[in-house]
Amino acid sequence: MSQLNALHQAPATSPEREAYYARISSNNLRPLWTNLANLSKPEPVPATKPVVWRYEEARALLMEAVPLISVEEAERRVLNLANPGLLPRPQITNSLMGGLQLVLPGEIAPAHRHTASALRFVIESEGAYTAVNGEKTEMRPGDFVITPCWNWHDHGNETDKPVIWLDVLDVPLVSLLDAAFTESYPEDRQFVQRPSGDSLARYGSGLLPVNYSGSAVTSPIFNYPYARTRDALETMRRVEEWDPSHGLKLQFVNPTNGQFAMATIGTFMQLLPKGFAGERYRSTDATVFSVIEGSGQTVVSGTDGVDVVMTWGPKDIFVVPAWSWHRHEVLGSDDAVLFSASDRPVQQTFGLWREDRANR
Ligand code: 1HN
Repeated sequence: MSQLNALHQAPATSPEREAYYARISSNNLRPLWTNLANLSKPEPVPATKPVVWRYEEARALLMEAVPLISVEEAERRVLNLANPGLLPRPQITNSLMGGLQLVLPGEIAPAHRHTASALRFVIESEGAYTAVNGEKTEMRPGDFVITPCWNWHDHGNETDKPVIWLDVLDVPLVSLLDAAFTESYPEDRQFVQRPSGDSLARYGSGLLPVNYSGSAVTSPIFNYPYARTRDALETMRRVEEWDPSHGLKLQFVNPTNGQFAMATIGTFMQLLPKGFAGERYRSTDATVFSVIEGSGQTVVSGTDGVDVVMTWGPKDIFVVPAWSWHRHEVLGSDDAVLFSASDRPVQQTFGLWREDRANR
């Protein structure tokens, strides 16, 4: 946190200057110099707060919506995870929208499409489905499911248990660019053209169809099943190569180009072994974490020097703001597995992404 140069200070005001500012404002002009110190900070000062949503509390509140609003009326029965630092915008970070979505047995969240991309990280499900671009997939806890930009999608639950997942969308980014479009499908359910599992078989087995050429912006695999991800972590752990801050951390990739699975949202899965006490780390991408297994705490150092301790257990969701020192610790007798999502691909595309590790 070196401050190499004296930073610009807002110039003092004067009656003449104020009169000038007032005069030019009717010509839709404003002085930059009164605002430059706010616009050019030496480093990010995120408004996003470190917050935990305890699943049991949020779930109970989501269930209270059931008698109040049908899925027909709501279209999507979602409670947004509203970061208190970003209100009144109901966003989880500056660039992402987060939500908990509930589909009850027998319900259908009707087909539509939008230019915002979404991911579903499945928390509770015994096989409810989502259909994306002509293919249905069953959702199981820990599955990472993608709804790419402008793909038809509908969700349904033909099981006898509620399904709940974490939604993460790039809505704030798409809105910033004024590139948001939405369209309804003529029927509740889209036409299913391919058998379930087709995409995973075709693209997710370390193989690609012969003559496949080019690269898809979003991975053609739209369900990365937890069983496979968990197996990969469990096999890799035997080598005992633990990153001091991240444990064993993998990123989900698009097999057609080796990039992140989604163009705007980076997704990760990490195993933190029992007893893990991570070293401090920070990066410029504010990160949403969803706990699959285990319990622990994440300590975020506030800019005011006060630590915020977020304790978490299975199914809880928490956020680490951008450029905030933090460390993960596993508590209790189990390993922990964390899914996470951030805007890292966007930052990396534009050469903005930075990370920093505490000196030992
Ligand atoms: C949306 O279409 C879904 O399709 C979920 O499940 C959350 C948040 C904002 C805008 C559209 C869905 C959404 C959303």
